[in-house]
Amino acid sequence: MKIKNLTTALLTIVLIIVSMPVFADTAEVPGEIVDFGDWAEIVFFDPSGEKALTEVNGSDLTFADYTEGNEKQIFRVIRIPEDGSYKIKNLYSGRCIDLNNNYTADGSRIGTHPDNGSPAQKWVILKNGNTYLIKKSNSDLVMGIKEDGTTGIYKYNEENCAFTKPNIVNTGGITGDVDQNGTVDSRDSAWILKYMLNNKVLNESQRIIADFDANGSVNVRDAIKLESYIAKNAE
Ligand SMILES: [Ca+2]
Ligand SMILES: [Ca+2]
Repeated sequence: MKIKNLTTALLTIVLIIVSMPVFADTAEVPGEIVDFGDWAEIVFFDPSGEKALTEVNGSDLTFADYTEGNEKQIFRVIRIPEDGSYKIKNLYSGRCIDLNNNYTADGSRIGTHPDNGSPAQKWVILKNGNTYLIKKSNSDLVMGIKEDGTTGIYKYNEENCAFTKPNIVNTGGITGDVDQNGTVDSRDSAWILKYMLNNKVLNESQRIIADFDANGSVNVRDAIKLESYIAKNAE
């Protein structure tokens, strides 16, 4: 009797374990979703920081040596208001990063395609430490470039998916307009101070604008420099 109960109990435990989902197959993509506001212009570097994501042959994407100001290497991320995802548009061609035929299988190829608002062009950008990941908005796969130059979406993997030392060259705001209301005044420097006191949350674009001296951190020097910039422009 006791032995039978024990067997039943063990069997139950085994069944529970067997029926549990296999987490290894659904590894989560690490990182926090980045809020760029309405838009920002970004150069996506490879981990070495020397090559940048580049549109080539009119529709392919690869890493190529970085040249400052090369519009083929600058991508404008533009928020899609309906769901908060982003389209990622090449500045030179105006074509968007696009998943071929919207195939969401591991290894599906990625190129650029005219802006057509399709789900194949919707992406979410995640920040994981010092790198960005470009994730398909409707799957757990992220964009990567393999050593042979193949660009596709893959299960997250530090070696080939992991992009990219981020470099934001421009944002939807004008210089110093931290609150992005179209004018630069003391309210903007006040926002910097409030942000420093944890009294104000800035989105990624606003944080970049707030880093007025572009040294990578937002602190009181930015507020001071912005104040003198405002004073100078008022003269
Ligand atoms: Ca303002
Ligand atoms: Ca700064």
